[in-house]
Amino acid sequence: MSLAASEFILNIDGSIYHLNLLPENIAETIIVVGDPDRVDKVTAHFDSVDFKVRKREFHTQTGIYKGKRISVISTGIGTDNIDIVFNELDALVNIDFDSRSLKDKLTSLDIVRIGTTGSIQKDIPVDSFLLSEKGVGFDSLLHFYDSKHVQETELSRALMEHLQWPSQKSEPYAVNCDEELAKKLSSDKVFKGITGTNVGFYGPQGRILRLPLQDPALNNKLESFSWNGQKITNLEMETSGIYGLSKMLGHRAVSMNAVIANRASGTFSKDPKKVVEELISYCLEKLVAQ
Ligand code: R1P
Repeated sequence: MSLAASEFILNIDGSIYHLNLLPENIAETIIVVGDPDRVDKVTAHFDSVDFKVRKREFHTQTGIYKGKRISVISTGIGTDNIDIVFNELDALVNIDFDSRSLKDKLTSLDIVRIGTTGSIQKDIPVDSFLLSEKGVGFDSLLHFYDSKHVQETELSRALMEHLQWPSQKSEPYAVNCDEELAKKLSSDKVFKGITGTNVGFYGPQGRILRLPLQDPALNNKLESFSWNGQKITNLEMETSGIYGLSKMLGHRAVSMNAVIANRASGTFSKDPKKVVEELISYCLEKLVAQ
């Protein structure tokens, strides 16, 4: 079936609508970052970079790191952008741009998020690394897809009960990381836990500057929740969408976080650039390790 021009949108030069990429522009290993300026920070480690393009918040570079071809793409902030980036990335490898139809043989990408986060557990200090074993989405992205088969529904049910989740907010959903890729990115330097993905940075993550919250106790309740011995460790804004779309589309994803804030102790890293730079080096080395 050929996809209509309004659904699978290509630019005049044949590149995909938002990312501005042609299929040959990307590698099968992808690093996604939130900040478009972080793309240069990652590729500064590369032996060579052979492709660069930038449109809106989507900045892509492809090159070689220690013999491995890797693309680095910025998503901007939020799971609404993750919807765009992951659908278009999948289209780049799994849709034939000439016939505008699905390829017979599908490609699975390895995708690593290198992002920043705030820990909600006292014992996960600023400047540490954290791997998201699960993403719990307080955004509603996955509910727009036929996605029940990738969701950990028992976890979300228990969480809603624990949080006394009000019906006017969209139900949280939970999705696992890719276990094999997570193993590759793990070490004793890395904390692990359940990551909460929020629809905003302030109210949705329990920050009060001037506006009162519907539930001021939300972060305390998140902190005390536990599921089969796992805790909700941190809050950020992309992981649930990354895990949900990757699982549905058949890609392997893991979210790696540089902890720059600790919400429980009210502290913020004195040098957030340093821990992000360290996490970049760590992830690149792990990706090329045999
Ligand atoms: C908020 O400041 C942003 O930082 C975190 C959040 O997920 C959100 O995107 O990640 P990045 O540093 O990767 O953007």
